[in-house]
Amino acid sequence: MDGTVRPLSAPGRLAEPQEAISIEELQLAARNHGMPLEALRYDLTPLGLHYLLTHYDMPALDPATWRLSVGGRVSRPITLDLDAVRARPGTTVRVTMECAGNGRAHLLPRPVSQPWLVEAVGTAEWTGTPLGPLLAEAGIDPDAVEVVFTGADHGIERGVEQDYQRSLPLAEALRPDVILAYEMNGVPLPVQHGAPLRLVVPGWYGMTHVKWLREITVVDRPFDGFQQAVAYRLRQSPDEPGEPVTRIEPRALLIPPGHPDFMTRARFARAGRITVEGRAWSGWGPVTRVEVSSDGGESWSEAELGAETSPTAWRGWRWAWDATAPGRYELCARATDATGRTQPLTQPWNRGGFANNLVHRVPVTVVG
Ligand SMILES: Nc1nc2c(c(=O)[nH]1)N[C@H]1C(S)=C(S)[C@@H](COP(=O)(O)O)O[C@H]1N2
Ligand SMILES: [Mo]
Repeated sequence: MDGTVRPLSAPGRLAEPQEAISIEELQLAARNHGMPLEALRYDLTPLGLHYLLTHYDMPALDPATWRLSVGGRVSRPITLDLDAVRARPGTTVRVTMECAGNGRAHLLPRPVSQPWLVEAVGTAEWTGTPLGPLLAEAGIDPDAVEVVFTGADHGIERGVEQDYQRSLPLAEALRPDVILAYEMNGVPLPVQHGAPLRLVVPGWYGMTHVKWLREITVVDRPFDGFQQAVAYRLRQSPDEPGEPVTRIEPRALLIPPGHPDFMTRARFARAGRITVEGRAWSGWGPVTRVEVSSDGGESWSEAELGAETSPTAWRGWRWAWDATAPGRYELCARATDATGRTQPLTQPWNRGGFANNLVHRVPVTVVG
């Protein structure tokens, strides 16, 4: 960070208008699975159904020899083993996490990367220790501006070799609900979710929640590592610096009703009253409204909101659909949050395909 020049990297590629998903994109998709939409029925996503995204290889860390170091612009650097982390005050937060690239594969032109449809989301209860008191113990220097989190995983991205690293502004890092988590849904953190310890930053897109955490570094200038300054920026063209991707835009997803065709996943439902249900979330504030359409967004009805179980987790919603006439329909759901942010009907586009919260559409054939 001291005087280093940001590494040069090749820009991400955009697919040609008719270009199909490639074997390389399939290779990423096979490693990084989404949450099946029928799992929206659970308030807490069962382990194994939570989405997964890992840029490089999952490191195999031995909890017995693993250490976390806290250093940089602090007066008393600290090194902790896992028992020492677990011995600190504990807390549990319920958090809906979503990958910033969710929705990317629907975009035109398609940014070539992990080809998410809409299911890169999940809700978990993370147990760990708050980060703020640990930083306070280390003694934050007055000139500190950000905190850098380094994972134990290593790889190459667009020509740049790196450890997976992300930073947070100091004020965000000191929020009481930002934790170092060693448990997920009450069991020790699974390897794919960052064992033995990961960062959890409620409300922020997934890339912030650094897995396999090994180092926390307080810095006196904005971090310019690849995942901060190059990737995860909202840009229209590759040569602009772009805005950083931060909090999760509002989104509602619905549980596709009826039953699917195996190959196409086209939906078929019997005519009658159908309860359409789903979940909605936003990283900017509570979801205050969900609207549903059965005619592809021509007309909208209010869904009934379920109870809020946590300010940082999704909220259930339901709508009674009188699907008495056989025919073809298109269900849509749209969330609005307390800040007035909502979901667009035409695609918001940027080169990385980040923070895309285009309205979810599910075609359904109602049969007699
Ligand atoms: N060390 C490390 N942390 C990481 C990543 C990674 O590749 N390496 N991927 C990030 C991204 S892009 C997302 S969306 C989330 C996914 O978390 P999950 O796999 O537990 O759902 O982890 C984030 N933390
Ligand atoms: Mo992500």
